[in-house]
This record gives sequence, structure tokens and C-alpha cells, in this order.
Amino acid sequence: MTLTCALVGAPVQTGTQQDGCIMGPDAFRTAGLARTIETLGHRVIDLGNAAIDPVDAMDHPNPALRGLSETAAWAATLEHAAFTASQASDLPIFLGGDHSLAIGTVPGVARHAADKGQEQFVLWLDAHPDIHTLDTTASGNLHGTPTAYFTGRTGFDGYPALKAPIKPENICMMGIRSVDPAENAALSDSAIQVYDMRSIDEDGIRAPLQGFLSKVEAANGALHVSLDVDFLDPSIAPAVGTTVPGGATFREAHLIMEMLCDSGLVTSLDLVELNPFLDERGRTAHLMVDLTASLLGRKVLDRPTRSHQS
Ligand code: 6HN
Ligand code: MN
Ligand code: MN
Ligand code: MN
Repeated sequence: MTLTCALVGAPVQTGTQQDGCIMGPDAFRTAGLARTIETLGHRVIDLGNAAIDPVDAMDHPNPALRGLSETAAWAATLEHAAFTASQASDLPIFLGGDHSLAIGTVPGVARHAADKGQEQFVLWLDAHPDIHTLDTTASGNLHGTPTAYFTGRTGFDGYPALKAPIKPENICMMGIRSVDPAENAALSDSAIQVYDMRSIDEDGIRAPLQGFLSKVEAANGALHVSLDVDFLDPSIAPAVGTTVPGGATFREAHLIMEMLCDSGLVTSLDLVELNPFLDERGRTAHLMVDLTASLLGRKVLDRPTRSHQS
């Protein structure tokens, strides 16, 4: 199937401690993202980079918070950008930028899905659940908060009101291996499906992902995939400020993308947390581009890989 993919640059780095994610969109372009997608037979429209206007400081009782007013501004800007890119294409691809950008991209694509009468689902591929509120984050880094915001948890005063909150039972997290105490508490009484790295070690990727995709398909839902560089093991993806050992292997990550491709269910994608300043000759940027290629149909064999078993 030929898709029209819209690239939307989101050079956000105010959600992190370390500078560099602002260079992410240009690194993805330099690594040949558009050319790679076109080679697979799809159409690409590059909508350029989103931007925010200068903002006034916002007050909050949590003294650790940094970049609060900028993050709230990005939420509104990216919600609009994601909504319009969803209307203009089959598959918007958001080029981060740190993961705080998902406070705009997810609500924006969810509004588009709601307009079409579809439920929004989210596959969160990350070492972290990013489920802090403004009150619980100890680091004050707002890239640790998007899933709390877009599921409609309270504690986001000054942020845009959500038009279409994501139901926790519509979220699947994979690759999780670094969870703060307040996040553990939030996940304990949540309907979010969480596959941590231990569960991937024990059960692999295929069965849990197939289970989630069957739910999306049965609901005729829209599926947003949010891919954080730190989902991957740092040995293959060093260009991220929050590396955690024991991440997904090269093949585990590609298998997810290949299964997502076969499902035909993915309607939007975040590529986030790439810090090109920390990369080694662009290898992480190229890996993220190659994973996107697997999602969009790059295959080893033209005939079905598993045909000998059926
Ligand atoms: N990310 N839980 C840690 C914190 O600072 O709140 C790490 C957050 C990482 C965020 O990787 O997108
Ligand atoms: Mn659409
Ligand atoms: Mn993240
Ligand atoms: Mn992460």
C-alpha cells in the first residue's frame, strides 16, 4: 500500500536537562529519512519544523520543574500541528525533540481519530513510562510526564484542556526498565498494559504485541507509536541523554516494526529523544531511520518469511 507520510519537525529540548535534542529533526533528515521512505514506494511531504513564540514564566509549587511554560506552549502548538498533519496525510511522523513533545502529538492525533469516530491507541516503546505529574517529578524534567498528561491525570494546571484523553486500557508500554517510585504507584492501579524488559526476556515480543494489535484491530482503532531512542540498548543506540542498560536488541526492535507493518494499523509515529550531539557518526540516527523503514515495508524476502510453517 502506498502511503503519504508527513514529516513534522518538533525541535523540543525544554523537557530535558541536556541540550542537543533541538538538533534531532535535522539529524533525521540528514540521515535520509525522506529518501528512505520514498525508496519504499511511499510519498513524503516535509512540513518543516514547528515553533513556539516566546513565553512568560509560569509558577508552580514544585521547585524542581524546568521549562514549564515552554512545554505548555509546545503542547498547544504540536496538538494543532499533529491534528492538521493527520488530516493532510496517512501517516504523520513527528521528528523530535525530547519526549515532552508527546503532550502535543498524541492529543492532536487523538482529536483526528475522534473526529473520524475512531478510538486512539498508543504503543509506547521506551525504557521509561514517562508517567509523572508536575507534582511527582523529582528531576523536574518534563519529558518524564507525557503519558500522565494525555491520559487525563490531574496536576497539569496551565496546560491545554484535553479534547480526547487516551484511555489507559488503550495503551501498551514495551521495553520498560527504569521506573521511579511515584511512577510505580501510578502504574500499579492503572489499566495500561506494561511489558517490562523482564517480560520481554521471558516471553519475547511476538505474543504480547500480537495481543495488543488484535485489540486495536477489533476496535477498528487508530494506532500511534511513540519510539524513544532509549527503548533500544545503549550499545546500538548511544545518542540519548537517558541511556539505561538492558534495552531492546536490534532484532527485537525490528521485529516490532515488521509486525506493525504487517498489521497495517499504524496511523502516526513519534521518533523522539535523539540527541545527535551524543551520537557516533550518525549511527543512532541511521538506526531510527532503518526502524522506520521496517515499519513502512522494508523486507528481506518478497515471499512471506514464515510461509514454511503454515
Ligand atoms: N524520557 N523518570 C526519569 C525522570 O527524570 O522523570 C527519566 C525520564 C526519562 C524521560 O526518557 O523520555
Ligand atoms: Mn488521517
Ligand atoms: Mn520517553
Ligand atoms: Mn526514555
